[in-house]
Amino acid sequence: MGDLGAEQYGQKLMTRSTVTSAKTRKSARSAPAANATFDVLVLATMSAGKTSFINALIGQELLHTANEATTACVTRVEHRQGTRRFSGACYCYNDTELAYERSPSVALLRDWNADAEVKRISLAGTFKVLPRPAPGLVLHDTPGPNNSQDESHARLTLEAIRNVSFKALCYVLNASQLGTRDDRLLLEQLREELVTKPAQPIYFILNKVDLLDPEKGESVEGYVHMAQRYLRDIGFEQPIIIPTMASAALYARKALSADTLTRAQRSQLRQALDVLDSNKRALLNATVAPDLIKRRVGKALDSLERKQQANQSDTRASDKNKLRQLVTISGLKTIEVLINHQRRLDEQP
Ligand SMILES: Nc1nc2c(ncn2[C@@H]2O[C@H](COP(=O)(O)OP(=O)(O)OP(=O)(O)O)[C@@H](O)[C@H]2O)c(=O)[nH]1
Ligand SMILES: [Mg+2]
Repeated sequence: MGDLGAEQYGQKLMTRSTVTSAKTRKSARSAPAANATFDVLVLATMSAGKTSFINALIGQELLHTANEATTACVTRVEHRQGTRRFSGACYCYNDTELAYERSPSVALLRDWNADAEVKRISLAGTFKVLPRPAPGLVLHDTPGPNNSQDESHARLTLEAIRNVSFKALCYVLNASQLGTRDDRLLLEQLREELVTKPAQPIYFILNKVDLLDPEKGESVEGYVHMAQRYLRDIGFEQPIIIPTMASAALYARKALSADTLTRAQRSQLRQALDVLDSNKRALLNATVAPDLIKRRVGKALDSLERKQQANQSDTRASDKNKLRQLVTISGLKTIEVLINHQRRLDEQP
């Protein structure tokens, strides 16, 4: 991975932002009034699955993901009801608009992200998930700050923590690399930054649990306990931890909307569906979240199972039902329930 030295990395994160706050940005097409949106900031070290997780919440492969340092600028994606395509703009370092597109292709978004002049991207469109989220849900993707090839990543992520008025934070832990030095440094930095911010919920997404091998003793439950101890040790008391398979959820959602999957994606989806058959409630049972939330997700799964029983003879309906069950147990549904719950709490006078 080519990690930075701990000291150097720490210094990078400590560098104070020189960028104007989100509220005072110049661009005409920036966010609507803060009270109209519910902003969720997504953070993690490189390749933990931030962008895959965001794509799964959006329901399509809008943002580029890869097994290498990928996201290079902060990307804001807002759910707006009733638009057929995502529209958006990219902005340079003095925050003026570089380009605007009514319907940017995935390839163009990839180019914007790779362009060294681009500091941030802002997109809006209808999330392709059912039921649709309430309008105004905004997801913020960030670069993995531990990229030794590009020093701007750590700065941009720190600026996002400081400047985005988020109402909830999703921190993605990589279950296949739990507790790396870089991850600990980012979490410690986050804990310090949060001291001066209003208290907002943090959801720890323990991602890539599909890579664990239970036959080698790598149970989801065991990893959730490890994550719990790790987070408490850093100072996050009573963490909410959601074991997640973000990419499987994304591929299931793609299949549900008849989007084309690559061969590798189809294969990963098949494997995830096998897991679904063998131990359907393992992820949900291992989830550390308020009972109310777990009960809601459990009920959604019960309801799908009942429909499955009733529609056994209809193969197409049964296949779709399985994909929905996969999304429900993948952790994605749990996050959506958590976010909706928090939004309702925030709306109360
Ligand atoms: N097996 C498995 N792979 C995943 C999962 N989520 C993401 N991945 C893969 O992990 C790799 C990195 O995913 P990204 O979503 O690009 O990760 P990221 O955190 O956005 O990475 P950066 O933007 O580079 O910091 C990709 O190859 C994804 O397909 C998961 O739940 N399971
Ligand atoms: Mg990314």
